[in-house]
Amino acid sequence: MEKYSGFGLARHALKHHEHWQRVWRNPTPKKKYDVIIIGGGGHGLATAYYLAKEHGICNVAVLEKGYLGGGNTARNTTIIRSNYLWDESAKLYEHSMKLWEGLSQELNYNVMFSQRGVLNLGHTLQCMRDIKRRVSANRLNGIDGEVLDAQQVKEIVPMIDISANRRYPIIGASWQPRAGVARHDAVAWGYARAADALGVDIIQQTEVTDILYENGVAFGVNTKQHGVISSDKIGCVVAGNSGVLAKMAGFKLPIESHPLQALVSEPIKPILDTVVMSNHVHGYISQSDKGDLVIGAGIDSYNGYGQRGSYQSIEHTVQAILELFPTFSRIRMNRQWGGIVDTTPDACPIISTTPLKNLFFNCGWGTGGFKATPASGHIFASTLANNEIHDIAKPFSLSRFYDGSLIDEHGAAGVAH
Ligand code: FAD
Ligand code: PYC
Repeated sequence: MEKYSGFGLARHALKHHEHWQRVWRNPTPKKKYDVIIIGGGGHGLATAYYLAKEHGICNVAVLEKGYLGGGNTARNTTIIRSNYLWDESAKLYEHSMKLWEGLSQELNYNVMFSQRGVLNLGHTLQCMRDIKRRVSANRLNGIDGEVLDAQQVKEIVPMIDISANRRYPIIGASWQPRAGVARHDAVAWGYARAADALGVDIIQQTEVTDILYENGVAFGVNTKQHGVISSDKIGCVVAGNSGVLAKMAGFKLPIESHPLQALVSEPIKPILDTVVMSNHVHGYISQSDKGDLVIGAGIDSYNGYGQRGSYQSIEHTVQAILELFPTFSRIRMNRQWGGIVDTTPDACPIISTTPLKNLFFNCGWGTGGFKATPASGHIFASTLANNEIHDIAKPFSLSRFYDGSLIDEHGAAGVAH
């Protein structure tokens, strides 16, 4: 108990204070940087970290209008998997999975990545055909996956109801054992601390209000709190606000912003040690290390920038979960919240040059970008450093919306939005 008494407690508190002072020091911005990253979510912070670590570019500012990871990064249900259907996505998300597997060691920060496996349930013959097709495609891409029948699902999740008289009986599932969850805010903090240690300026409470350009070349940003900050390169990584930032730069993105919400139950004893998702009834659930059931479902169908959702969607979400786990009906909801997700027509991200030279966008991750955080940062940093789109990112450029080479992951990737 030494830790909780007298000097022990004081030492403990001081260590934490010093630690957070270092991560959260808010440097006054310089007048000019080599690279400005707009957005201090996981993707922006990861980009800054890899710029410094892998490319030696440390004169970097991350400008965040609120606090680190206060956007979707700390609002999501943290499902991490790489079981996407199409080769382009499989490469991207498997690159991420591999980075997740070493991330706590890389950052020397416990991001609590827990490879507890993800089940994507099938409730109809057609669901099972889609599952078989996706698992086969995954295995051809070197991604782990199995097709399970209902009894095998029950062996992994004893609480689930596989009886044939359910409205949507469970016929089977895909199972990715290497998939799992992580602690979302730790991911932002881990990248922030590591980037900060390499000399990156992480500047919170700094809202970009304008992107400055002349003759088609971007050269800086205007901010509400610190005025103009110049840079040779600007990477915009603002998720649901991407359309707003694109407007500042004088172009439009094929993106819609929608609320996506989630909820947690009161904490209960360990009852669920894997992640369960169902496209068909449309809900997903896992249990956090604190004991809360972490639950989510579909986007709210209207457009919006509010970080909250409608009551109607909560009702649908809970209905979906109770279809799978009727015994959870007496558990109470503890908290509910929402984020703003940026959806594209093919449910795939945009990692791209833009109509302005020196301005790059990384966005459109929609409902599925948490799992991509390490890869997104890694390939976006390479793109910014080398002035050339990273090979994995090439299929995700804006040009696909002009030449038609879309990668349609709608509903194919085990989540129906
Ligand atoms: P964010 O974390 O949103 O960061 C963008 C930052 O930009 C914000 O902090 C914002 O304040 C800042 N910003 C915006 N405008 C400006 C400006 N003008 N100036 C300065 N800063 C600005 N993905 C999964 O893989 N698995 C899941 O289980 C999952 N579940 C989800 C559940 C919910 C409820 C939600 C909302 C999302 C979910 N996602 C999931 C999606 C995932 O959260 C996002 O795709 C991902 O976190 C996006 O990260 P980001 O760093 O790009 O965005
Ligand atoms: O992409 O796996 C996912 C996901 C789960 C919940 C929201 N997105």
